Amino acid sequence: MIVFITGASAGFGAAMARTFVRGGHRVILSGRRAERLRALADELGATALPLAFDVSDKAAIHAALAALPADWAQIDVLINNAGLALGTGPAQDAALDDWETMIATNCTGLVTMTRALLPAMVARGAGLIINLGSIAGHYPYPGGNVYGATKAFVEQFTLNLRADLAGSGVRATNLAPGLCGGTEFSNVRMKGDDAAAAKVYEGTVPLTAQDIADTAYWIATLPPHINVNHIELMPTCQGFSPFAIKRV
Ligand code: NDP
Ligand code: 8X3
Repeated sequence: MIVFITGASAGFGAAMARTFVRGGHRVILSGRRAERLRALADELGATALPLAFDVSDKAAIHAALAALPADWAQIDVLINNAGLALGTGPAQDAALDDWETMIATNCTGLVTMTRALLPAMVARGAGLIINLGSIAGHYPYPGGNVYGATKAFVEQFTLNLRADLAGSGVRATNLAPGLCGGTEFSNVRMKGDDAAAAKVYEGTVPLTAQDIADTAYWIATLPPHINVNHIELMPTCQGFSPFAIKRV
């Protein structure tokens, strides 16, 4: 299989790339940090192709896809993994720029990639799109505001893809993890405050990037008649809070 992974320069995406290559598959590694992608491609050898671009830049996506060598152009699996959260504060204090960046990356980037690669999958009658959602798209929490909303979009977009793709042979999955450590997610969310990022995982046994990569690999290697619509994972240490009631 040829697996196109967005956000392969770190975290889940890098772990997925290593996992799919170990399984004998070829991977296209995308992200903005070209040097990271080159280093990973050097590690993985001829079965990996680095392709640096920003998913929030529609022209850059189309230019990168048009430049794919012919023997890399038939994508079997698209993993829309590139994404980020910015900020943890309440909506009334959030920076509008942060909200726009999350929407441009987590929603617009994801649908642009999907729209670009989907027609060829449908024409071939085979293919799989795995979208990275989150528990933040299923349950509200303070400070989750636009990040959670982008992941709710991912959930519904994926299910609506399923509605349109019924009978086409093309599959779609929303892979929605909870607390997951060992990636740059919280460092990005805390805008470089690495101490605050580390605190998120203090005293926990979180999911790992490898757990998510193994799940993506499992989904992608199921027999073609099985579609995982959505799958939500949490570490055992994570649970639910009761509804908040502010009393006077
Ligand atoms: P990381 O921050 O470790 O990795 C994010 C990846 O996305 C990087 O490779 C980054 O590459 C890429 N990326 C970000 N913005 C862009 C952009 N504009 N264009 C192209 N690539 C971009 O995070 P994770 O691996 O933890 O997260 C991966 C996905 O999983 C995200 O969608 C996240 O929302 C989701 N998720 C994460 C959870 C967690 O707890 N870690 C839990 C649930 C979901 P570069 O900077 O080089 O562009
Ligand atoms: C990341 C998980 O709980 O930090 O999507 O929003 S959470």
